Amino acid sequence: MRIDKAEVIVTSPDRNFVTLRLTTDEGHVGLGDATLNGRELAVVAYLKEHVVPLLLGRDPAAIEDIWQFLYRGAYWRRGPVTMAAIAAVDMALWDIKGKAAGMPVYQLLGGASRKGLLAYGHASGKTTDELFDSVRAHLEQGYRAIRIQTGVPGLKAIYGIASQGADAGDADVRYDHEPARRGALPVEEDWDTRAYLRHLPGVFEAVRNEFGPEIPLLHDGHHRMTPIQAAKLGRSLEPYDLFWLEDCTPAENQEALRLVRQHTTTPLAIGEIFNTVWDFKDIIREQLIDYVRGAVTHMGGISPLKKTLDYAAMYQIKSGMHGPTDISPVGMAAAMHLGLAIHNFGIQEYMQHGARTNEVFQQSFTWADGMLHPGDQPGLGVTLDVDEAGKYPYAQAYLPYNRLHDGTMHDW
Ligand code: KDG
Ligand code: MG
Repeated sequence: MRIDKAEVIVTSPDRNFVTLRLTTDEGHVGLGDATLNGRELAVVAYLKEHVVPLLLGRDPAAIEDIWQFLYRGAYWRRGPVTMAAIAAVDMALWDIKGKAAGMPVYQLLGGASRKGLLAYGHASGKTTDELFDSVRAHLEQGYRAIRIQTGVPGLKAIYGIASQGADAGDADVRYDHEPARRGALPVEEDWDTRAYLRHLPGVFEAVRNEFGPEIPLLHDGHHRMTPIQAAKLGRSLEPYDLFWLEDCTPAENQEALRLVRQHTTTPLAIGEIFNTVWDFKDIIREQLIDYVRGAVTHMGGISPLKKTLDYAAMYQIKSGMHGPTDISPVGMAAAMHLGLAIHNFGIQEYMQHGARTNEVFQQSFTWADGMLHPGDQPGLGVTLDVDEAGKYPYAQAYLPYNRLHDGTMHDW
């Protein structure tokens, strides 16, 4: 079998997605997600100019060799653009292998280790009442684990909180459907870590009082604290028994987690912006985290993320794969196949794509009783409707950024 055709398809049904579509001389089609939120076209260029010409004519069965060729052969390793491009190739090749074998990808990865994947959704609210409504709505949708994000008194707009200000009710710009906002320039938000640290423990206390001790609750710090602030937050949240505290400090400095770890037993998750096992190496070996947040789409594909998670398993560290709406349905499917197969699955983030996205990408996964399952179609189980995709051209969109009250740019 040979790779005959390699197309890079950009579509923007509810938000921008970049998909690599490989076709073989035997007619098998493989899809890979290469979406890098807010920097999508950089990956398009990387794929079109530097990867597609190297793929044509190759044997799609040689997944590991093609991966090593693209990673080692470029000389310039790692980085979000490179690794998203390689991830798309890896996913598409697993998709083709599954279709050629007549098996879903999870079977090729060792078979199912469980019946389904516990998934968490994003509840948020500017006020505690809004937050409670959002938690109730998630419970009604069947979620059995919920991320809690809340407004902070004195701050106008905070990333991760739906229904704020002028955007409330507009499905095109609400955070829960579109983490990046369409427009020529990114939107500025404000931030104050001390106010956040004062406010958050009371919110978790209120949520536990209202919804009880059993439901797993998660929280995302979006890389905004110093190590000592993160340690303080972790400790102050201990009475509320979090499933995890995510991205408590900026991701570049993995050593920061040593200090956090010394001070709190709140479980830690990190890695949605990591690209390779090298970003995780020390924090896994030193057992500084409890969950690996890497996305298949940003860690170079199913192959390297499986290796990273197998390594993490030696230290009882589990998966918590990134699954916001900027991971396309193809990237989500890849995460579900991998999560079903590995022994050390922890939880899967599941934000739910919009209706237009689901028309462009027809999917075989199921969602029932708070659990995801990738389905049993051969390959990844996702089909891209190219005509439907063509109706939604790329639209510039950026994540917001935040500044302190004195104008200083703050960490994400
Ligand atoms: O592209 C960035 C978003 O996907 C990210 O900010 C969402 O933090 C996020 C999460 O945990 O889903
Ligand atoms: Mg996050």
